[in-house]
Amino acid sequence: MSRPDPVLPVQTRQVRFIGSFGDNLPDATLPEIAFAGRSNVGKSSALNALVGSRGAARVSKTPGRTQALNLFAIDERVMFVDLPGYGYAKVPEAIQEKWKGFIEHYLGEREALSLVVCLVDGRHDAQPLDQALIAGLAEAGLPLVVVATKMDKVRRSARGRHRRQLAEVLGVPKTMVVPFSSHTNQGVAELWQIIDEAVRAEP
Ligand SMILES: Nc1nc2c(ncn2[C@@H]2O[C@H](COP(=O)(O)OP(=O)(O)OP(=O)(O)O)[C@@H](O)[C@H]2O)c(=O)[nH]1
Ligand SMILES: [Mg+2]
Repeated sequence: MSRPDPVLPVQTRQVRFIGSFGDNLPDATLPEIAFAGRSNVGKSSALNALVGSRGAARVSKTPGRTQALNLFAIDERVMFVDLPGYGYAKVPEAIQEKWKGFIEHYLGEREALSLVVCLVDGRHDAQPLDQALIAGLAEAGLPLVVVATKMDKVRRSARGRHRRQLAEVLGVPKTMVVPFSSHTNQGVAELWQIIDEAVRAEP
């Protein structure tokens, strides 16, 4: 095994937890960035890496931990929305259906939505549920970026290939896939640039 990647420094951001919601979301006060992806892919961890604080969003070894939409105001400038993960087999189907309803309703209706950050596991091929989400967002014309998580677990020499393959299977340009690790902060700066652009583009 080669030397581990260095941990990159990140700017600490102010985080204000707004609350957990189902279908009773408060009116939007800031442009919103949603984090979507399979259960356990690393959504909450990515959110923590972006704000430079481990404890902002709850991380768990148990998939299916984030059970509602969690809203966090970042620097009172942008709202991060941590969506419940999809596709975890051990979550009863009725609950999965309920989450799916929350997620679809949110993605379909929320006017303040400025960008959907779609997280996929950078170690593996994209899954049918990932493909479905990304195809659906593209079809709806929603701005999206794909974040390939857990890249610290991929050999350095294989990272380029993983990124290319993910882009191919998901049908997006390679530049739309950001290699990311919440352990080393790889991709944090690049993702912030994309978020800032999306917020600026907000009418
Ligand atoms: N090696 C590595 N592990 C990670 C990374 N990001 C997350 N993990 C681990 O993956 C597991 C799940 O992380 P979470 O951030 O809770 O995942 P989530 O997508 O929010 O999960 P749900 O809320 O259940 O949908 C935890 O054990 C994390 O420590 C990463 O970049 N690298
Ligand atoms: Mg989570």
